[in-house]
Amino acid sequence: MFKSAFITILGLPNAGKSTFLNAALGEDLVITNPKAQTTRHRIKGILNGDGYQLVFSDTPGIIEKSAYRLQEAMMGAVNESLEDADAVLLILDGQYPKVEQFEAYKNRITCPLVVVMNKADLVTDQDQLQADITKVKEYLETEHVYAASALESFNIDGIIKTLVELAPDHPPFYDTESISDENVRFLVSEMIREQILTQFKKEIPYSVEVNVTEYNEKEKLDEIYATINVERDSQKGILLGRGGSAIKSLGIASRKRIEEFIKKKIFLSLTVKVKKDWRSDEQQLKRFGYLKK
Ligand SMILES: Nc1nc2c(ncn2[C@@H]2O[C@H](COP(=O)(O)OP(=O)(O)OP(=O)(O)O)[C@@H](O)[C@H]2O)c(=O)[nH]1
Ligand SMILES: [Mg+2]
Repeated sequence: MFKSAFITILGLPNAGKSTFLNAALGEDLVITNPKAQTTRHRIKGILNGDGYQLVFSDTPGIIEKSAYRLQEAMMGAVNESLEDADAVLLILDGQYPKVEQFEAYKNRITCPLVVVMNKADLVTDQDQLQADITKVKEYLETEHVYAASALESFNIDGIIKTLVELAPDHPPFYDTESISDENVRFLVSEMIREQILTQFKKEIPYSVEVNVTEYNEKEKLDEIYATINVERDSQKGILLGRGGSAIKSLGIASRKRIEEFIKKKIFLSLTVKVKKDWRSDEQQLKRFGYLKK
């Protein structure tokens, strides 16, 4: 019998949720970054194997207090993803598991819970890690707690095997050839945002929203037009850089990342626009797809 499951990836910011998803898929589908709060939406990634389909949902890292409306919407995406989960994959940082922070989720998660003690490659005290695994098993009342490294693809296969064993008998939910149900425009806008996270400091990455406004598929070279929305004029200046130098290097890095993913050459045009305080603006958040219309 074929096995299929919806698996919600849950965890604190920066624990390695998105890196884990990419490692499981064997492809850089979702964006990752050392800065916290990289992921802003629920993003599905589909792993098709022999006799099974696991539909992972990557989610934004859990924050206790939202500072602006966008963060509230991000936490809404986390809660929504928990509702239809067949299993929850909780990613903890193996160096500092902080399992107590999941107290509130203990009663809410009624499906099987699998816990990853991630970043095991950075853990120096193996005895401590074993003690933490025992503690997490007791605290969250699950026998499925495993040390792994998403970055170095250590123990990912073992965790996938466990998830498949826990999956219900069910035909596939999605086409067994696809890796995601997200459209390419969205994935491309994320890849541009990933380069912004890498190239810009402080509040800039948190103040941008990237939209692909036009995507023309051509035989040899896809044409992509994207708008980078910022909250203030001063941020626009920083993104452009002196004589347009910053946006130019952003364009080059983004183009490379996108070409690697879609395996095709592209032409990329970036425009910067000011959408004043969009992160707190209900209408803008709806337009950008963070809130339901
Ligand atoms: N050394 C090491 N680094 C890792 C591992 N997994 C993830 N990282 C790094 O940790 C950082 C955060 O990874 P992400 O996958 O973006 O984390 P996330 O949990 O998705 O973060 P948010 O989307 O912000 O909630 C990145 O710099 C990753 O390269 C790991 O197993 N070992
Ligand atoms: Mg993430």
